[in-house]
Amino acid sequence: MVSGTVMFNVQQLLAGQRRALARAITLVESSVEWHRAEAQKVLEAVLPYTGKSIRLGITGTPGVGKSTFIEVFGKMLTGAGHRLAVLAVDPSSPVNGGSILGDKTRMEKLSRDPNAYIRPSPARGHLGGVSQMTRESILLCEAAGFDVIVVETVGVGQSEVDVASMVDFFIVLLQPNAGDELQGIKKGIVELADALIINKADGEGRTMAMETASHYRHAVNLFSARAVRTPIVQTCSARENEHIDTVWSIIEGFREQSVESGEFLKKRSNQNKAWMDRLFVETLTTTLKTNSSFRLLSNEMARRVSDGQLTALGAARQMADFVLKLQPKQQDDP
Ligand SMILES: Nc1nc2c(ncn2[C@@H]2O[C@H](COP(=O)(O)OP(=O)(O)O)[C@@H](O)[C@H]2O)c(=O)[nH]1
Ligand SMILES: [Mg+2]
Repeated sequence: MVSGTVMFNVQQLLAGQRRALARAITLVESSVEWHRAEAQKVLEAVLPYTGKSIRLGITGTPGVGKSTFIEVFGKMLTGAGHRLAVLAVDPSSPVNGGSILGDKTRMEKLSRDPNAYIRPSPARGHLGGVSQMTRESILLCEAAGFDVIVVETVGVGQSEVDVASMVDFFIVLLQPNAGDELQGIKKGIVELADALIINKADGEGRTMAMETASHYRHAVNLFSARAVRTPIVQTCSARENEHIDTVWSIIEGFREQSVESGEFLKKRSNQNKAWMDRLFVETLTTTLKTNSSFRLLSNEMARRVSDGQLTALGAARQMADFVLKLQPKQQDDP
């Protein structure tokens, strides 16, 4: 049985009430332990109502036009009867002193749209933590009836790998590039991308955008020799609202095809399993850190390994044996 308060939240959430959704996401993002426990209860209760959205990842370096794109893309979708949630993943925000994603000032119309929900990046948290919060927030948005979820991230470091592993379709937003230096290709981003969208294909940038697109098509075809699938390359202009509908058609086409082939659900199920494995290791590590006898043993092992008395594998095996013999903590422990 779930407690009365949680039940209350859950019904409001399932009814699509934005305040209930905002409160639930706040619980998910909280560093207070009982908030997190409450969040888990909410998540368990809503789990049967999740999964019915298309989950999109959008990445791109600052200035490429992510906010402008999401504003136009989002308005187009809500205009067609969709409900859109935008979640931001920005592990760099504590360093930069504030989130630059989920930026409501650049998404002015969307942020006032009753069928859109924009959630800026949480102000703190390490990458793993932010990743966890975002995955859980996706589920909460789905439970609240949002059928298109956009997870936005800056194309730096690990965050795009993380976002790619929690969405159905991953878009890399690029801009026209004078040189033939292909942004992102080196970083292996093409292997993550389902679509490379070259924004700002308008005015003086139009020709260069076409050239950039053909560069990427060429590069992508070279990749396709070894890759399982080839990302689609498309130009658009968020400013002029050109080919934003084409991007949506690409996504819809992908969904239709992959649902039919079974790839859609297979990908999600693989993502869930990989995430479970990662959480298991993290949970185990955190739990063991609070166990004093394990700490003693691991210090001892570390000392013997660094003194050359014991191999790393030998030490790791002893530690694993110790873990297997541990008794679960009693429920009534203080
Ligand atoms: N010409 C042109 N400029 C754009 C387009 N989309 C965005 N911009 C401009 O690029 C700059 C950065 O846009 P923004 O959406 O804030 O990028 P973000 O940092 O990726 O979120 C702004 O000055 C926008 O007006 C576009 O399609 N064409
Ligand atoms: Mg922005």
